[in-house]
Amino acid sequence: MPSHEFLPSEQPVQLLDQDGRRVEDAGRVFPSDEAMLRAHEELVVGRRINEQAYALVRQGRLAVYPSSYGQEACEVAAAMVLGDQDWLFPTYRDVVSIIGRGVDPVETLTLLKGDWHCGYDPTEHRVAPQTTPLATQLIHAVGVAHAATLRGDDTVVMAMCGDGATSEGDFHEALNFAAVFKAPVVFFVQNNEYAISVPLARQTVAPSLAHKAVGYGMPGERVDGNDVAALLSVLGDAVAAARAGGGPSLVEAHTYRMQAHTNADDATRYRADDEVEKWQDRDPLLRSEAYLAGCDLLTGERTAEIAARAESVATAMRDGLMLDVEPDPAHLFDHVYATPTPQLGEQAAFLADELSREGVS
Ligand SMILES: Cc1ncc(C[n+]2csc(CCOP(=O)(O)OP(=O)(O)O)c2C)c(N)n1
Repeated sequence: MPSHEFLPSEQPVQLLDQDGRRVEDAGRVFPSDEAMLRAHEELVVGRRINEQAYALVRQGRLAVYPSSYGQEACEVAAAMVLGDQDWLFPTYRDVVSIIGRGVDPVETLTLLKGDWHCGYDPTEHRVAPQTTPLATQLIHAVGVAHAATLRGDDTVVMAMCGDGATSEGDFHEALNFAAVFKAPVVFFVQNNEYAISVPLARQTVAPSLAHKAVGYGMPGERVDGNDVAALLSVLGDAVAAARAGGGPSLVEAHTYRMQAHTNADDATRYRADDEVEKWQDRDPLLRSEAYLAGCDLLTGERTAEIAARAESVATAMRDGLMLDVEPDPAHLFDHVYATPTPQLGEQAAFLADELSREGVS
């Protein structure tokens, strides 16, 4: 394949404009009405999850929440394009994607409450634990994808990361290995313009993050990250190509983090209000709603059903996360290795001794 065929499109792929009107793109298939309705429902639920989690942080019920408010189209589409046999490797910001894969919201947020390891069983819904070290999950994702190839499974892996993570060594190692071994991975970069306070311009001078794929010998594509139709189409194609043996690809979504990096961050110190306001007009939720309303696909009844489901998810989050937890320090040592090492046993005994001497049983 000549290398120019790996190059991303000049402009990010868009199938819905800012006002929810269809944009024709000869090379892309527009999602079905059913998929658009489902995506809209997931967007509404995702927004509600972000709002509720933020409120729980303010009530001291979650230690921290890296919100994906404004990025919900990326979150929803990443989960929707995967099949049951596939794996999702999320970052700390991808709570809505994880819940989209079927993981219980309370279990998903258990880690951010400060309790019990990753909070869920990764094998149940094929969702890896959320990682805080940037880009480390990309290497794990490639390992799982390569293992699937060796076993002859048709598993595809969605490996998520942010724009800042593309500067990490692990990002480059993961892409190179995946390309050389034709691993069935979709590297999905949510470019939300900032790595905490560092703007994209200080992260790279490449024409786009998707261009980075070309250097490794895999296709790169850019997509409007607030257009759920375009995301479903582009990510869907990338997953299909990987499943068909085409190897890895990189998709860069252009989106924006509307809220602070986490509750511990003051975003007003490094970005201007008018920049944030500009992105409000590109809200993914308003866009899908305008599209569906414009083609009479969204009935009042369906809107009410969606709102009720979003509310019941929020209620379950409040009920489950309001409970006080008392983590057992001994659980720190569980699940570190499948077979615990003698050193780990010594450390566990050391901790147990310390705790008993301090009167903590
Ligand atoms: C290996 C590593 N280096 C530094 C950090 C500190 N850190 C936490 S979040 C963050 C910014 C990440 O930005 P990005 O990858 O764009 O993701 P976003 O938070 O915007 O979703 C940094 C530098 C870290 N967690 N891990």
